Parts: sequence; C-alpha cells; structure tokens
Amino acid sequence: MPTLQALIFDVDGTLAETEREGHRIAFNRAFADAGLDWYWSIEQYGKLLARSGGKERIYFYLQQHHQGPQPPNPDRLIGDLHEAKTEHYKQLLAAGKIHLRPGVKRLIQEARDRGLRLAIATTSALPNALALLEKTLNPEWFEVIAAGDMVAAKKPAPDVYQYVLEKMDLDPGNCAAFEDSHHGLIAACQAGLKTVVTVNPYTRNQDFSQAVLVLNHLGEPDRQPCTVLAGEIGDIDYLDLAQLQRALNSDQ
Ligand code: XBP
Ligand code: MG
Repeated sequence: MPTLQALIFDVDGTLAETEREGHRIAFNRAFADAGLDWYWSIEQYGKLLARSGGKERIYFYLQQHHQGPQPPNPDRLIGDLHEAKTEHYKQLLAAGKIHLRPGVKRLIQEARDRGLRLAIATTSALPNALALLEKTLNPEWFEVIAAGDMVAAKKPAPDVYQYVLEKMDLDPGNCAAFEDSHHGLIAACQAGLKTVVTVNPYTRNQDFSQAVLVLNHLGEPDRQPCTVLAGEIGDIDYLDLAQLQRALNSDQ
C-alpha cells in the first residue's frame, strides 16, 4: 500500500461510546418532554441500532417495535423529537458525561504530528458531532466533517465516505477508516477504504471479517493494553501509525 495520507473516523462508538449513555438517554428525555410513554431500554436500543440515523431510528421504532396507536403526523413528530433529542445530547456532552475511548486522542495526535490529514464520516447530526469534537478534541483538526443529512443515504451506504474522499481529493487506497459497527465497516469498505474496527458492547458479536484489524480499543501504552481480536499489530499492545501502516500493507 502507498504511504498513508489520511485517517477518517466514525464518531459514535468509535471516538467515544456515545450510544448507551448518550444518544439513548437523550432520545428518552425527548420522549418524556413530549409527553410520550416511550422508553428505550439498553437492550432495546441495541436492536434499534440496526437503523442508522436518529430520525430513521425513530421511524424504525414506530414501524417495527412500537405497540400502540401510530401518531397522526409522524414526520412532524419525528422532526420535533429529533430536535429536542439533539439539545439533550449536547447537554450530556457539556456535562462531561461522555469520554473518548482509549488511544483515540493519542493516535490522532500522532497523525497530526506526522502531518496526516484527518476527517470525520458520521451518520450523526452535525451539531452532535461538533459538540463531541469541541468537548474532547478540536473540530479544526479535521479537514472535512461529513455528518447526518449531508449525504443522501446513511451507513451502510458508502455515501458519507465517498463525500469525504471527494472533498479531500483522496484516493481511498491512501487512507484508513476507523469504525465500530458492521454497517459502518460496510460503508467504508464499499468506498474502497481499508478499515480498523474497535468493537464495543453493542457491536462485539457483529461480522467484521472485512476489517484489516479488529481490536477491543486502540490501547494506551503502559496503561491500557488493547486486545487484538483479528489481524496483527506485532508485539506492542496499542495501535500506532507504524503498526497501522504494517497492517494495511499486509492486507494487500
Ligand atoms: C451513528 C448513528 C446515529 C446516532 C444518533 O452511527 O447511528 O444515529 O445514534 O445520531 P455511526 P443522530 O456511528 O455508524 O455513524 O440522532 O444525531 O442522527
Ligand atoms: Mg459508529
């Protein structure tokens, strides 16, 4: 593989474990504000994650999981709920409830030090992605932040990754993507990107056979060793750029 030029990161589940104690709580607060008796448990939310995108997830719930009468004007209700949910999610972030996963800041810092280009490719709404980056990293480090409805089709469609590649005028062969879920992996692979997966409790039993590397997280030297679930990172217990480049090269 040619020399690595850019790293493209998913947000939810990859930069931080945002779903269970972030988005899920925010959805439930928005439902309560609207006087609805809907409540998404940790387990049910795992099933609802089958549908990417917050608005799409509420539709999916109404179509396939909701027991009881359907609302008369679902489009309007979903739009309002999603707006309220975004505010709740931003409040959770501002309160410091959500942290970066191990190794994320370290690897991004190393990439910056080496002059690699950085981008975000997420299904989440732009204000949510920005709020997380503002709290934990710095949005200005990312040349393109592709989010939510900026593309027609959400993951597992490749659109959001294709958008990033086009905006940055990059060949996918010179980049690596970072994902946490099967649908994210499929989106990145369909855009021609080699992909590292860091699993989380919601995704760890999914099919990651197309990934270059599968880890429990990126690891922190001396503090938080990572576990390699598939692929090779030599005899160190965290992922750095040298090992990433090796893993990409050996996956020809
Ligand atoms: C993220 C999502 C999003 C968030 C909610 O998927 O599926 O729907 O759960 O985001 P990925 P919004 O990590 O694969 O990009 O409510 O802002 O849409
Ligand atoms: Mg994700």
